[in-house]
Amino acid sequence: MHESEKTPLIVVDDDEATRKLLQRQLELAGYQVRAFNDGRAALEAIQTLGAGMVICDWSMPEMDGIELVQALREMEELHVLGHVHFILLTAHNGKERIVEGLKAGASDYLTKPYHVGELMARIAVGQRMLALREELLHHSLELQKTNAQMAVLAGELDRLANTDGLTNLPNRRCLFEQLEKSWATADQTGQPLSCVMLDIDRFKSINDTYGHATGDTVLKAVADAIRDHAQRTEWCGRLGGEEFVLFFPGSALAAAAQAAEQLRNDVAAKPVRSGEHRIGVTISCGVAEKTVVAACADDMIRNADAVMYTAKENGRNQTWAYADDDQAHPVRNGVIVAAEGLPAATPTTSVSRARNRPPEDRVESTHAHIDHQ
Ligand code: GH3
Ligand code: MG
Ligand code: MG
Repeated sequence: MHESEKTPLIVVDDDEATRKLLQRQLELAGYQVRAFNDGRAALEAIQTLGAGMVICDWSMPEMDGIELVQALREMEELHVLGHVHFILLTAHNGKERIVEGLKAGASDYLTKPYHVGELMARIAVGQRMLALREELLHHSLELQKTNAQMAVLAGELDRLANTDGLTNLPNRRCLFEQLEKSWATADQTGQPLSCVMLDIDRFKSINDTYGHATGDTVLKAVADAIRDHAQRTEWCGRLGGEEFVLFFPGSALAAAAQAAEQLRNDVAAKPVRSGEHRIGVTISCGVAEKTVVAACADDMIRNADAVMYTAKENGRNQTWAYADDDQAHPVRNGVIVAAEGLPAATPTTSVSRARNRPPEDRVESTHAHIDHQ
């Protein structure tokens, strides 16, 4: 060990001759030494100087060596002091006394008259132990730091895995995971659960007219509107492309239909600004509920998707609801309207039909057949 790396030593002995001799021998060996004639004075000094190595006599008038080492170990346990390597140096040489000293907390024990070479060797061992302890502490702190960094990274990874990069909304994976949970809770509690599927109208033509970047701006604006609404509901996210979903644990079809209409009106009322453009954006919504017709979460989404396409087929910028009668019903002024004579939106067939139909076939039609109430 390099001289400068040697731990400063604290010598405690009430006998002046022994204390001075020890100090001289240790200083000659290259140690920095501070000497005290009593345990109390040494304790105060250690509190200020910090941990290190102590070579201490047993019997002293104010505070003896045993009391001092006990006080130091208590402070160590309370984490107000680092580890002290404590060598008891005393005339008591019975085995019981040695055991008592070590049990009280001493790290090592030497009897007087001591052999200088042995004392130096034991101090060197103490130095090595302190250095190893320091190294261990350093590694453990590094490990703690690494663990904390890993926890942050794991959190970030988890967030990225569950978040849509463009809109920052929960992604499809996250949505379905949450939806399955909400479905199971609704199964247990008997509480209603409903959802809204929505799709931006004629989004392709926004891309074609203003460019893909502006299309992204529109997607983000619609996502913001959805996010604002979801504060009052529970979950929302981007399913992919220009399709989004909201679901409402605890709410039945009528409440979800009302929320969808509010959102649809808000989007329609607020054109999206992109450079010098103000782009009118509308959405079509489909609403469905966890009822007997929807046997699983996928079914409910499929039902909502089916009536969303009914909304598209009927002219877009509308909300339609998949009701208990297996029929698609328009939602007007936030209310689900009876739709006698309208074609039923059977989820499996209607969705595949709507999806497979060429775009030109899915053009706006008149609303003449909708029963306005
Ligand atoms: P409809 O009213 O029937 O929904 O018509 P639409 O044009 O909105 O639907 P369509 O499915 O024909 O087009 C959707 C377009 O959305 C096609 C695709 O290129 C575009 N799109 C999908 N994801 C993104 C995206 O992340 N950013 C942008 N800018 N466009 C996207
Ligand atoms: Mg669309
Ligand atoms: Mg779409």
